[in-house]
Amino acid sequence: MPNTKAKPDETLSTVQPFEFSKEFSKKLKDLDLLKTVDHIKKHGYAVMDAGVTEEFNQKLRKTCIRLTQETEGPAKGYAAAILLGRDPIYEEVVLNPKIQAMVEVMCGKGALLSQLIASVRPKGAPQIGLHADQNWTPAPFPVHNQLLTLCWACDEFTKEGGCTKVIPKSHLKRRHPLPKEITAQKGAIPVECPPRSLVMWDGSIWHSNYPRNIESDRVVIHITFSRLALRTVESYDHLDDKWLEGKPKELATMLGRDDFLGHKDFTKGGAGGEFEKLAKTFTWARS
Ligand SMILES: O=C(O)CCC(=O)C(=O)O
Ligand SMILES: [Fe+2]
Repeated sequence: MPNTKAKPDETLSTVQPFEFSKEFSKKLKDLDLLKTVDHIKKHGYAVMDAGVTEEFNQKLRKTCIRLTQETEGPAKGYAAAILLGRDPIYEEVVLNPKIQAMVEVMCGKGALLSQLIASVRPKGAPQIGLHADQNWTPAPFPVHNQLLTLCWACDEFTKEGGCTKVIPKSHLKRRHPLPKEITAQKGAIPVECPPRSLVMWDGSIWHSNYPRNIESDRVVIHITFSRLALRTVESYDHLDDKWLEGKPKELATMLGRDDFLGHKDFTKGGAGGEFEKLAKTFTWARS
């Protein structure tokens, strides 16, 4: 039974984006994140210093490179996936207090680690195409942001070096870019910053990167968190392929076995290894 004596504002538990409690505002101030929060709110992206030593950054960079060598196939040496648990250093990455705070700002409390991958981009690496990371959310995007991606730049980010490219304020359109907008990339700018920086953006902003035109590798850790919403109430992980054998394919689909989300295999260096599944996921998600 609802508590009819409660004042209306006490029964409404939903807050607007960027509406914080006093305690959380203080935390953001203490972490010197108020300008970062303001920037991501207005422009859809922001940059902050990770607050780590050069030594830590170098150790992280080396660990990423080592793990990309464990990847099999064409991504070997270029990508490593499902990093948490593969080396203790990644616990320090995801527990970084500034990262944790920005995750709460953008995805609320209880947000989930959605993806933790490393990429190594050598000279000649081409740009990836313009996109919004909320690729499996249909437009118009909800008022509340769904995903936060942070790129930990182990190396300096310059346009020449193939840094991330963003279209500031494109998050306000709250939709995916159209093919002609993907080609035009109107208003795109490079996000340049020193090593040990975190470049981050919301799930709606249109972004890509520049081709790398300089010697040496660009090593980045891509950290994505998502809101806890839409996770299933029950887990059917125990119903394995053997249980599904010979049963209608709709059963596999409703258990999420036909889309790329929730993959467990890090041998290919990411979910991108299965392009058919990826394309199907994006198409189904927007239906
Ligand atoms: O590699 C980059 O600079 C951007 C990659 C990207 O689109 C992402 O991590 O979501
Ligand atoms: Fe992206």
